[in-house]
Amino acid sequence: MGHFVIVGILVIVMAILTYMGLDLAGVATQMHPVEASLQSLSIDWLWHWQIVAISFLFSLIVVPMAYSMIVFRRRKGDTSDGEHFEGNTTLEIVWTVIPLFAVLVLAYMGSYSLGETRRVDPNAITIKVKAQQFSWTFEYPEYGIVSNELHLPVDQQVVLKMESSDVIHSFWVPEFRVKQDVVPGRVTEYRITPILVGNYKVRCAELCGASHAYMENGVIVDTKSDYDAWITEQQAAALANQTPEGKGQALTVKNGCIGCHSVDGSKMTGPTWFGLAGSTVELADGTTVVADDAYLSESILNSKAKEVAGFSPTVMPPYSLTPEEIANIIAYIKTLK
Ligand code: HEC
Ligand SMILES: [Cu+2]
Repeated sequence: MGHFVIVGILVIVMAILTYMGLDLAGVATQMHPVEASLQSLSIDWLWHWQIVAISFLFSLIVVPMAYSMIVFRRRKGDTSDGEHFEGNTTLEIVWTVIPLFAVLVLAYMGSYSLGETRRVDPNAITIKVKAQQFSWTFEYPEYGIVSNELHLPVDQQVVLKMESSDVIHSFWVPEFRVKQDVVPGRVTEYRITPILVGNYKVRCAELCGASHAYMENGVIVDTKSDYDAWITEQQAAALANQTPEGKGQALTVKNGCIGCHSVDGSKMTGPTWFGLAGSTVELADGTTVVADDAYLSESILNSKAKEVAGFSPTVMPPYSLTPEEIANIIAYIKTLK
């Protein structure tokens, strides 16, 4: 009996030390980004108890093993065999009942956390999300707004209805904890209740192509009044955008062009549009061409027609755009100088 008492005490001491060590290393809590959503609370709660369970189970295995190796080691001159024994009903019952109970507790904790994460608020607002190589687009159907930044009002559940126009992407804001795949041909739902005003980022968490690492857009949790102000501002901008240039810019956001083309001269997967209109473009075959309307329109409809030096013609997907839409995009590209 004495051994059991000693081992029991050692297991508890070791479990506490292991937990303290993990906590010190930042694994228990500090490693996480801030908790910016209601859903993150129950997920972090589960995580915390998991660290506790890990600390205890680690000690439960390592301490008796080390204790036996040291205390019951073979003494000098002892050549006898180990004691032979067969069956122990009490032990069998104990090691069946305890794990059964543990698994039930774990199942309860898991379903509780899942239930909290998925809790539906009937007053949730709906925002449509479109994922495309390599950017996110957010549409507010109630207000007729399309934006490449996701603005959310604090303390209000939103449900994102997400679609992909090409491959599988994954919507992940670490501060919200919850992650959801976006699969072509399907609408996936993502519910979140932001609780902390701040600027975050949505990152694509599913390797989706060459510029996957750059597939990130701003996520801004606003106070209710800032959110309303943003909506009003966007609606006004949408009205002002009725010009061809404005419509063209909206089209480049909506079709995800700006996931590959920068408008400020920086290099991305595709050539920048800054100063493109009217410039002389070097082609892969060594010739040059002046970027007039005809060239731009041809490049948009079929980027493979003329290959720009230094870029791969295979990455730009084909688009079906009306002649008017093309003209609007070209009008917009012309403003970039
Ligand atoms: C997946 C990345 C990607 C997307 C999305 C994309 N492009 Fe491109 N685009 C490229 C690449 C790469 C090139 C250069 C290679 C080539 O000429 O085919 C290019 C070339 C172009 C050119 C010629 C540029 C030059 O410097 O001569 C134009 C204009 C253009 N794209 C417009 C668009 C428009 C408009 C959209 C959206 C409707 C779009 N692109 C979407 C990657 C992309
Ligand atoms: Cu992606």
